[in-house]
Amino acid sequence: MKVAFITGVTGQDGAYLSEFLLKKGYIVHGLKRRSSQFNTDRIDHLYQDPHIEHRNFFLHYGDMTDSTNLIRLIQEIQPDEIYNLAAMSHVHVSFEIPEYTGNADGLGTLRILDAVRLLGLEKKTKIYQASTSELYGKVQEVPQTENTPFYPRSPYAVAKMYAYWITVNYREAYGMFACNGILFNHESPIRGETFVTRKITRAAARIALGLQDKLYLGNLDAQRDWGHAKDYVRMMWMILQAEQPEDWVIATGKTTAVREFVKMAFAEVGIELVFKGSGADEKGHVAQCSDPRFQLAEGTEVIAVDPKYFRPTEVDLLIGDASKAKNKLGWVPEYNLQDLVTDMMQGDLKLMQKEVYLKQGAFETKNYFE
Ligand code: NDP
Ligand code: GDR
Repeated sequence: MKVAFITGVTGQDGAYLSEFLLKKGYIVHGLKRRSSQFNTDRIDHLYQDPHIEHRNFFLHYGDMTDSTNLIRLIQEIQPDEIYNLAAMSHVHVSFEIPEYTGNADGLGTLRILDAVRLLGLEKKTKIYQASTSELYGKVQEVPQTENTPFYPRSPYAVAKMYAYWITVNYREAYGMFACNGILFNHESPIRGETFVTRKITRAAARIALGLQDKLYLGNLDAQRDWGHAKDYVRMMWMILQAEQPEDWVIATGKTTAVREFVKMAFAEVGIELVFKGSGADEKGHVAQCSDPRFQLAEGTEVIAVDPKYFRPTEVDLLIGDASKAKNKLGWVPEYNLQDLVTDMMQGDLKLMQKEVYLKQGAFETKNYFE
């Protein structure tokens, strides 16, 4: 049985990857942070009672900023594969906490690589590093490939650039099987609520169900290459099964503006939106609502722009070329953008139905305006 160690196991990708590897017969160890409340929502269905025999899913406390903890865990676990997914992953927030982001996302990657080296596991343990299309930043070339130059545009992207190169360096210096997956945006019904897609699908469901009036967004012109996280975690595993350690772009090859994503999400609840104005003055109104379950009056303003969501430096356009992964590893994504939007909207409609019941019972419901 192969043994995997996943940092960032409580995140979107960590949860899907754990599920995927367990189905493949792996023993999975995950790193989770101590928190004052339970923080394992996304992996609760995989949790095993620590008192039963023959477990194959284990959680360990730790942090990417704590070298001794990482060294000890890797020594105990002796993993065949490490998937380094842990990161402060929010681009906008990285402008608020740049030093911490550099420590966790940049130096954190070094800590993992160096732990493997210090423990003499260079020839045993393969390492996947969660690199990102944010490395491309200011557009140098479209579509972006493994050979496109980097121009990071946020403290997050700069930290990830260090992580990218230290992974390449340890591969070249110590012969380690260490690879970067340069993944473009990937989303799902369990995407963090403050990333734009999930913020939109949550709000579309809440607005349709009468739980919220309006959704405030930032730059509606930004274009992203959005795929489904389930397709992308499969590729993380494929990267570590390749013959040679290399770096790989994973993307759909199609790009869509945030504004279009908004329209697609609202269309799932029968709401056709029209946008008027531009920049900070742009607004989205209901043109018509065809779904009798969610009647919203024509003309209602449901989208507004709040400049507080604009970033000091923005990444305007991302579109990836995953030809190498498709040709050499045979990766074929199963979801297109429409499938993704439908999956996310169904998830959020179901989730928000719970809030409707709470509200009917006069219980407080949560507002999500971030
Ligand atoms: P999430 O934000 O959903 O998950 C991040 C995970 O990292 C969480 O488990 C979080 O723990 C953990 N984490 C954060 N800081 C630390 C720390 N200091 N020590 C230990 N754990 C920490 O991200 P995703 O699942 O979406 O992404 C996974 C990785 O892939 C990230 O590195 C991200 O930067 C990268 N990436 C993501 C893309 C995407 O579109 N999703 C695209 C390209 C790259 P907690 O739950 O406690 O917060
Ligand atoms: P991104 O994802 O920055 O690409 O990073 P995010 O969903 O946060 O933003 C995408 C684009 O949407 C614009 N936008 C808004 N974004 C947020 N979060 N909230 C808003 O209200 C809003 N309005 C408009 C943004 O300006 C941006 O252009 C994600 C993360 O998962 C990273 O960890 C990962 O590396 C990259 O994807 C690839």
